[in-house]
Amino acid sequence: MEVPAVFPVYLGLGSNLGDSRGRIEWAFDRLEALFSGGRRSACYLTKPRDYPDQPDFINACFAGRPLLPPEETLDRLKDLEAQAGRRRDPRFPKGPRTLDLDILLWGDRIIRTPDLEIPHSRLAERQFVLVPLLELDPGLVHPATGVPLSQILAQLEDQGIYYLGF
Ligand code: PH2
Ligand code: MG
Ligand code: MG
Repeated sequence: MEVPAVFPVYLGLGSNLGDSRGRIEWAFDRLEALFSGGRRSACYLTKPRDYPDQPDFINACFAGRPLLPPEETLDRLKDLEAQAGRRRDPRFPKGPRTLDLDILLWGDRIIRTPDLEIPHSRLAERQFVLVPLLELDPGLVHPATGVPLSQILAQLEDQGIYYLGF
């Protein structure tokens, strides 16, 4: 059996259907049981990316030490998405969702399998990911390139992000 990693894992949380703020809180509480030493970012109201014609999102990030290997953690995250009422519409893969839980970083590991892409492939393009992520740890670097995430964020155009708080 794979020994669980001891370095921090970072997750992105998103919701733009129903009581999004309540769902993010609900998810944070569940994540505390899946990781040790969990830390939460503030919540942000963000303009939709990819498909503009959908409601604004609430986004946040979470950091913690994993208790399970990546594949099993992913299964638990999918269970939480399903419990939160997520129904996947194959015609609209980046459309509205009650809860989206993405693994962004797993320490400095690079994992590319059909099910897992770590670091998250669009991490470096998205203000709604980088802002809450850097709030948790301002010194993070991209594991594949070594470039500071703060430098990547500074080069992005404003995509519409509004701080809501905790
Ligand atoms: N997630 C998407 C597509 N677009 N836009 C924002 N603002 N926040 C998201 O979490 C988001 C998105 C697909 O995962
Ligand atoms: Mg996802
Ligand atoms: Mg996502």
